[in-house]
Amino acid sequence: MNRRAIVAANWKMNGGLALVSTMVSELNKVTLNDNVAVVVCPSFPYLAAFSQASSALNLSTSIQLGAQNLNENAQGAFTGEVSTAMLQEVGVSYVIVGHSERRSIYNESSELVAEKVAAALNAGLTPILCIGESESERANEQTEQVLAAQLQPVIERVGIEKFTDVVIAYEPVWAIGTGKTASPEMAQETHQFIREYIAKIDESIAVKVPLLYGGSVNAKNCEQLFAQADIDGGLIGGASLKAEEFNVICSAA
Ligand code: G2H
Repeated sequence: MNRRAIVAANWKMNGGLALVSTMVSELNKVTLNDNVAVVVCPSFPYLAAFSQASSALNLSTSIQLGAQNLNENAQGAFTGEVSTAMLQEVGVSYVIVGHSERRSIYNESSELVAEKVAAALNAGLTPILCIGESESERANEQTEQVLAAQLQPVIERVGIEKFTDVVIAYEPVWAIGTGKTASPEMAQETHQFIREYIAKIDESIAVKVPLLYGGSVNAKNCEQLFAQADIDGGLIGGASLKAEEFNVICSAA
């Protein structure tokens, strides 16, 4: 199965206008394999600038804009929040949902994450749904249970058939920003579990869902990770802030 491959940059609360400008001009030089999409997710204030800079350079349509979060409501009295329509007006087509930092720091439950995925899909945005276990959960052999508990509310909320428009990012929490990466074999084993979990519900959907690996991916380890059968790209944090290194990762997908 020739699934779409995706490399997404999660800038988190880093970067600014200077990085927007550097990244757009560096991405203009990148050589991507067929069927690879690159998604750059800056902070909200820089989305419009990224969009404008991309248009000005006529950047490849394989390079898309993503947001790091959204609100599940359409509009209203939600101070500090951003809706799907606002994101789309500035050129966003992907949105990260349920990143472990949102789950742990901002107490986002899997049920809220499911509402956000539904809002994204209803609006025509592609959600990048993040799931992953903590260090102690892995040590206690609860990884599969935790991943299932994060996936199931989303499947129940939106329906498995909608997963043709969902991207899943597996990010073991213990590997995020720590420099510790899951070995390619360990990551593959977990990605295989995720695909099989979906396949038990609908095999035809499972073969199509892009599964990204995230957690200290860099220019040195990306090739081996991307070579695994069930790893279809990556969600890149720290290394996506360095334009040249990010280009190497994009080219490896
Ligand atoms: C995981 C990842 C990006 P990093 O959070 O989502 O960050 O590559 O810095 O571990």
